Amino acid sequence: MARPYSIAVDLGGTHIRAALFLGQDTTPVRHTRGLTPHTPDQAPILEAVAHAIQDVLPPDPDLANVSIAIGTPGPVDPFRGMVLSAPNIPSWRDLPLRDWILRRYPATVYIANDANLAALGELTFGAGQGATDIVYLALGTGIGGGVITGGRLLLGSRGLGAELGHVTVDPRGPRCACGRTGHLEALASGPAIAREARARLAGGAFSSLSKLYRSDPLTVTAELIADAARQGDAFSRTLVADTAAVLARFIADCLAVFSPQRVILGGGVMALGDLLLAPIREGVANHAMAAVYLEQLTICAAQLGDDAGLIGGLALCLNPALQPGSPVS
Ligand code: BMX
Repeated sequence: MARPYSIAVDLGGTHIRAALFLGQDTTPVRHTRGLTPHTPDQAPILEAVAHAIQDVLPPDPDLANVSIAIGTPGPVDPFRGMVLSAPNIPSWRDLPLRDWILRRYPATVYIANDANLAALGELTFGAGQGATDIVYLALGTGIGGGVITGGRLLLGSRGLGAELGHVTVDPRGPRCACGRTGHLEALASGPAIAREARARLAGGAFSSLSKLYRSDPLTVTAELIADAARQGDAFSRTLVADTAAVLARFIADCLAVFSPQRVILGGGVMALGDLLLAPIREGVANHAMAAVYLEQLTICAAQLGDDAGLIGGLALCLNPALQPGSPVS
């Protein structure tokens, strides 16, 4: 039976956030946010995670009543509760995070990839409610992925699935943050869009965006491009259309592989809203292998915003079976 209190922790490259939930209520009873220490050592980051948990512990911290779910980017082994690597934190390698947390807090502890947790949040409380087969993409600084099949996460043999952002979509494409070439993340994440804008501007392309970036192309960000696109800037709209085309082909491939009912798109890049979503829908319709993949398919925006990971932590605490191989409380 689910424990009354759930603590969700979202460990990001910039912030560590934690929230305490009571029962099934997605409005946290307590929450906290601090900076992720930028240090090559493991210890300060582990301490910061422990502090975040401490900050939100329930008033009567009987740990027998508490489950803790921690979401962290990069390859995570949810079966053993290990963080295997995190490119942003060099020492964050082969780290037995669950055991370390358990020594401090003898609760039930789950470790998960951040995007997998966000996918569970959308499935249980957001745009995926009522569905059993979902492809979730978090279009942000990176591109996180989560695939839900038959109502549970698709994890594979070691629990490392599904890093959809690291599928090669253009072998001649730009270098990805992971070091490989031409991954979806290197073409359609926020930094990838900004980098492409800067390259095109440096190549002499004209944009009314120059008003926004005060004639310095190096300061162009994905947010500025989104603003300019909303204001009708043709340069920015072309960039958005090109990004949508990459995503549409990728999503069409996902239909052939996973046969989902819903494709849910979240992350900061989705601030573009329909400017991105409409051409993605059109492109997917053009590239799907057969029309039957489009029947009963919905491609939609995520509903939980920045809280998807925390709410996904709640979802996992309430229903550990969502992540096969997780300890049963
Ligand atoms: C990267 C990868 C994914 C993660 C995604 C999230 C690392 C450190 N992370 O593709 O595991 O889910 O980023 O993106 O390898 P972000 O926007 O939250 O950084």
